[in-house]
Amino acid sequence: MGCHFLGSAHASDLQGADFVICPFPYDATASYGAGARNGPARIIEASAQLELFDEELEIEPFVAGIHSLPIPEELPIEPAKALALCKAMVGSVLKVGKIPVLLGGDHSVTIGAIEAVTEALDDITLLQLDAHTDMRDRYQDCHLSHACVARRALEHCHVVQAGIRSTSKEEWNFLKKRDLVPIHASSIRKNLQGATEDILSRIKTKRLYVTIDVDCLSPSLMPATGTPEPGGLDWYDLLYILKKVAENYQVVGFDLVELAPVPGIHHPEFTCARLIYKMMGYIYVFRRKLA
Ligand SMILES: [Mn+2]
Repeated sequence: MGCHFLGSAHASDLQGADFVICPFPYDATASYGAGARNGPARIIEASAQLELFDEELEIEPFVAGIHSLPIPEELPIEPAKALALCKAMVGSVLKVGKIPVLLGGDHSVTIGAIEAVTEALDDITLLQLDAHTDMRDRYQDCHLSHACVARRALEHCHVVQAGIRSTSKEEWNFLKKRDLVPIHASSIRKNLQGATEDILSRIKTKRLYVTIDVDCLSPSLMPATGTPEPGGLDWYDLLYILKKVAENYQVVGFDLVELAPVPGIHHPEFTCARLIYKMMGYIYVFRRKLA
């Protein structure tokens, strides 16, 4: 089994890469339907089947250079220890001026990533595409849970949320009080352009880190995830948002989390691989114009 995104024939060394795949198969904080630990390996496997050409951009995004770090074989169960390793992995990529592409794992891995990003760079917003607000201060007695990601991120940077369709009363009240009411999935489905402009207008910084929880997508597209919610984004909704974001802001890193592969159903991991490759293409095409 190859461990390079797109397969070893299209792998770049670290020096020649714009993008560095950071697989982090950690899912000890998942509340229900664990299995996200298998996400990175399945996505990397599926990526070997991707067409290299992006017909929308009319380029082969792999020319940007994609380097893949090895999949860690064993990770500590304790969240603080695991997320410190994740932070170190992402931080090492930022340090050499590359764009980390973190593959979860459950959503808690984003806490490690955003800590690394905000330590390395200033003027950061986290754009969270997710069905859930993940704004709890603690969950199941853990402050580093997948359900607390956005709350922890708020301690480091601005947070903009879109695709949301599930939250708790406490989280909703907290968001309202902070004037952070998220962009609902139904708003995106009703008026994609208007909702996207809303997303863009809320980003007040030059730089952006994007976290994609795969459950932002409709469960019909993405059944392989721990906490699926009805409704959600269509494939083209998500691509449109990501393209506009890459066109207008400097994306310094992104992650894709919460894929929990289901044996015998292959399209979710292929969808994830394609999504990652699309996002790389958008960033590659627009980053020189933004520089
Ligand atoms: Mn979610």
